[in-house]
Amino acid sequence: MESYARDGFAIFGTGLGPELARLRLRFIDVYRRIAGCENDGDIIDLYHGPDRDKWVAVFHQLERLPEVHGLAAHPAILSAVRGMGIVEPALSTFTPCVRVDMPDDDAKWRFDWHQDVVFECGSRNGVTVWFPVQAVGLTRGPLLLDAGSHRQGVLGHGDDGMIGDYSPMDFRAIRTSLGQAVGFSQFLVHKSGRNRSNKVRFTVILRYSDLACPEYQARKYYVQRREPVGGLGVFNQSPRHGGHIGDQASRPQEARP
Ligand SMILES: O=C(O)CCC(=O)C(=O)O
Repeated sequence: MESYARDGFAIFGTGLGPELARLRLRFIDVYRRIAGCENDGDIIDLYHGPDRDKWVAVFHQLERLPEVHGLAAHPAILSAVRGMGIVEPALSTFTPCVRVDMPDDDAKWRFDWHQDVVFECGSRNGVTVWFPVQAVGLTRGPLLLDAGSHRQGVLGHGDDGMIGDYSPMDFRAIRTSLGQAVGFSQFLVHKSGRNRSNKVRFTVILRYSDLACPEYQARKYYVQRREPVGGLGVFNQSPRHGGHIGDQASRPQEARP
């Protein structure tokens, strides 16, 4: 993909529109099972009501659904990431990430300007696939990015992995129709757009490394659970990179010794 090398990202069609429409219904179905929600409005009410822990419970189950994992192996996605230079794809993360971006939510759940390389530490040519599960226009929380910014290398960032003050050179707010996805270099500077609509934005995010990448091989295929071997000089930091993570108090698994 020519534009990928130039811009650090590419919007591509997957042909998976009907599957994604079914996946969105499946997500709502899990909200129905756990919390009795029938539609986006009910999910929004649940989020703002006294039973938010149920919302959080569903949130944690969505990325565990087999349908979500199936997307990671779908030929259309694998073919696209190969077109972006990945020869032998392997997921850089243990599981896909599912974001559930609520209308006009607290800014703390959105990512500020950052580069995925700081978090994932996968192969240098690693690609993130940002896969919205419905059309995303300018009001539904589009992906915001700085085209061409992947050529700057790793930028300075805080302990939270965010760049802080950043002036994009070529700012883009990415609109996607159902079935389109965005593949981007893990060096691309990007951030979350705010969901200003009255509907939920579901997004599946898949991150791929390349087992055929010599640089990754030289680092002994580092994954975050081990100390870095060699590295690009940024891999001693690995803040959490999971999107909306729900309320800390509702995540007892993190309090375990
Ligand atoms: O979906 C979003 O709002 C942004 C996600 C993101 O920046 C990421 O996962 O790296």
